[in-house]
Amino acid sequence: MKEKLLKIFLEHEGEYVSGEKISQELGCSRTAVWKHIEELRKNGYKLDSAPRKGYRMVTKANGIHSHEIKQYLKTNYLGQELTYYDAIDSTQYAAHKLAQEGIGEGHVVIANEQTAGRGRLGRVWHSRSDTSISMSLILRPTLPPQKTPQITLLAAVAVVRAIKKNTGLTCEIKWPNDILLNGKKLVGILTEMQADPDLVHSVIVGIGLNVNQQKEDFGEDIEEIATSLSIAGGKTIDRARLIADILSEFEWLYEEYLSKGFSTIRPMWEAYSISVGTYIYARMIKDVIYGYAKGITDDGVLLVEDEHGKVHSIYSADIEI
Ligand code: BT5
Repeated sequence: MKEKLLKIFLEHEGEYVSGEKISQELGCSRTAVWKHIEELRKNGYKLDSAPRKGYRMVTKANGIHSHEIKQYLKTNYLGQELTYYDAIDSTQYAAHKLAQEGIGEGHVVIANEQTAGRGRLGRVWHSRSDTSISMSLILRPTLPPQKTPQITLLAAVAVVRAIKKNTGLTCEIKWPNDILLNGKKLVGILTEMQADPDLVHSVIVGIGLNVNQQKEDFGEDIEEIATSLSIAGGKTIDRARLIADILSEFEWLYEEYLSKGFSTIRPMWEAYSISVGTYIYARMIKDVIYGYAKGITDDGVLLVEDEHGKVHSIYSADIEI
């Protein structure tokens, strides 16, 4: 019901909609309409009411509940089933659990706040309430495990395209899992899987995105390296709309990938990448390699040529440019 009501206001942005019209469209009484309006107000929406005119939405709540995302969602399956948390330790843990229990492909876990968000190698991911996006997508591709890094690259392309569509801002991808804006980290992607040695059961794609934070909202440890869409664009972004756009972009790219392979994703990834065609440091757990990043393989492996002409295949590292 909430989802339908929000859709009505979305279709009549800035205009009054009469109680009569709303009750007809929702198929409920005028008293029920009033109750739903009161509920939206409690959820942070500002709604005007005027005699003989009806109701008008003044400000959206910028929430990311299922009904708020679904008013924009145009996917066939990705995100059509959503589990939402006001606060959770990590959406990755919840998604792993659901995947183990056998939940279907396309289910998305989303949280308004994570209290123990995770990066790679046990690092921390900060996800502040009300201003960021933290979500984990559950996929069930028929793939050998070594191909899953390609899904990280696909996810980065989907997020960059959705941000461009939504805000006009052009981001850059830093192999393997960072999206930068004006040289600072905007998005982190964490791809994990449940697999046998030769077959993937599920892939969990975790996406953390800084949306409406201001500089002072980032803790001391990341305020110099992190940025948000709002800092870069000077506007407050509707998180629900952005989530829906990311899921749409992801779904069509994923379909292309499953039917045609990585070769369709690769040129898009390369177009946004700042980590190929340049000299880089690749910092691994035990080793650092400096050299020319020649490109990525079809498996998503980074090829770096050192000063002796030896080409190294890098599977996971932190890149410095
Ligand atoms: C990542 O790891 O960048 C992957 C982050 C994935 C987060 C998502 S949110 C939804 C899902 N649930 C989770 O629990 N995780 C996923 P890594 O490349 O290891 O980078 C981690 C580093 O990024 C940290 O050590 C900080 O330096 C920095 N960092 C932490 N929080 C940040 C933020 N909000 N913005 C920018 N940088 C951040």
